[in-house]
Amino acid sequence: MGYRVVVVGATGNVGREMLNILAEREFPIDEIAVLASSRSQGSEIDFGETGKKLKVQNVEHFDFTGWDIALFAAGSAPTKIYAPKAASQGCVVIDNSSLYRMDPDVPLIVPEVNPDAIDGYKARNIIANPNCSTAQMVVALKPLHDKAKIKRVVVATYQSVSGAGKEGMDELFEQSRAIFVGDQVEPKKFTKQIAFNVIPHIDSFLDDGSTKEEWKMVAETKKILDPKVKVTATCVRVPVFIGHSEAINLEFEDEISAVEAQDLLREAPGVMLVDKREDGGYVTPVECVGDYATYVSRVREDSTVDNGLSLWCVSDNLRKGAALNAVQIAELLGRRHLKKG
Ligand code: 11C
Repeated sequence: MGYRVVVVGATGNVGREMLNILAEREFPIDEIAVLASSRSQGSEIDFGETGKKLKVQNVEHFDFTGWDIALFAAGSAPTKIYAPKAASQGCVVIDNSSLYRMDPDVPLIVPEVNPDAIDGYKARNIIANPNCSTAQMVVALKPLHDKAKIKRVVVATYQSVSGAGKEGMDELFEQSRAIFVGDQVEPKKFTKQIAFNVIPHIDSFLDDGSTKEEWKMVAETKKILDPKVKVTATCVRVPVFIGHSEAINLEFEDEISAVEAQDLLREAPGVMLVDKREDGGYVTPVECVGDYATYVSRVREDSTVDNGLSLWCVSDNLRKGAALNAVQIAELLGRRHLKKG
C-alpha cells in the first residue's frame, strides 16, 4: 500500500524534477495528481521515465481531502493560498518556497542534518524545504560541525541560472546566441547581462545592503544546523545552466585538520568527496547535474585563523537543492509518521 501524492507546480523546473525523483526512487505511490495554474490545465507531463503521462489539473479546483502528501514547487504567491488549504484538509505539505521556512511552527528539514526536527510538523501540517544554496552547504558542514563546532562561515556562491527558473535558463541561452551573432542583448529576467558575465545579486536587496538570498543562507543555516553558527554570504549568479557552487571558509572552536575533515566527509551521508589535489581532481557544476550528491573538493587548512578550513562544494540545485530534498523529506515523513502497509 502506498501514498496518494500531489505535486503542485508540476510544470516548472523543480516540479518536473520532483516527478523524476519520485519515479527514480520508487516512492510508494498509489495515486499521483499533478497541479498547476489554469494556463497548464489539461496538458500532459511525464512521470519521470516510467512511460506514464500525467494530466495537469487546475490547482484552483483541487480538493486535497484524502491525499497524504503534497509537494509544493509553486512559488510564494500560489503557495500562500493553496498550502494552508491542503494542510487544513489533512494533507501534509512539503513546501519548496521561502514562505514558511522561518515560521517557528514549521520544521525546516534537510534529512541528513536535522531529521528529528520533522516531529514538529503537526503544528501546521507543513514542512519547509530550504533554499538550494543552504541545503548543499549544511550537508557539507554537518559532519565538520559535529566534530569541531563551527564558529563562523564565510561563503561565496556561484549560482546557476536554473535557480531563477526556466526563464533564467532561456535568458542565458538566448543571450549567448545573440552575442555570438552580434545581436543586441537586453536583460529581462536578470538585472544585467548574464551570458559571459557574473552578477553579484540574487533576490531583492535588504536595508543592510545584503540580498535576501544572502539572508536566507544565514537564517536557514542557523535554523537547520545551529543557531550559534555565524554566517556571512555573498551570492552571485553565474552563466551556468544547472549546479550551484560554493567557496566556503570555516572557523572552528576545536582543532580539525584537512585530513580529518576529508575522512569525515568521505563517510558523511549525502556527501561525495572528490579531492585529489591535482589537475581536474575536483568537481565542477556540469559534472554534478542529475546526481543526488553534494560534492566536496579542495579541502585545505586556512592558516590565517585558528582552526580554519576552506573547501569547495557543488551540487545540482534542482535536486539536492530542491526536488530531491523534498522527496527525502517525504520518505522521512513516511518512515516516522505516515507509515503505510
Ligand atoms: C536561486 N536559490 O538560485 C535561488 C532559487 O528561496 O527557494 C530558490 C529560491 C528559494 O535563485
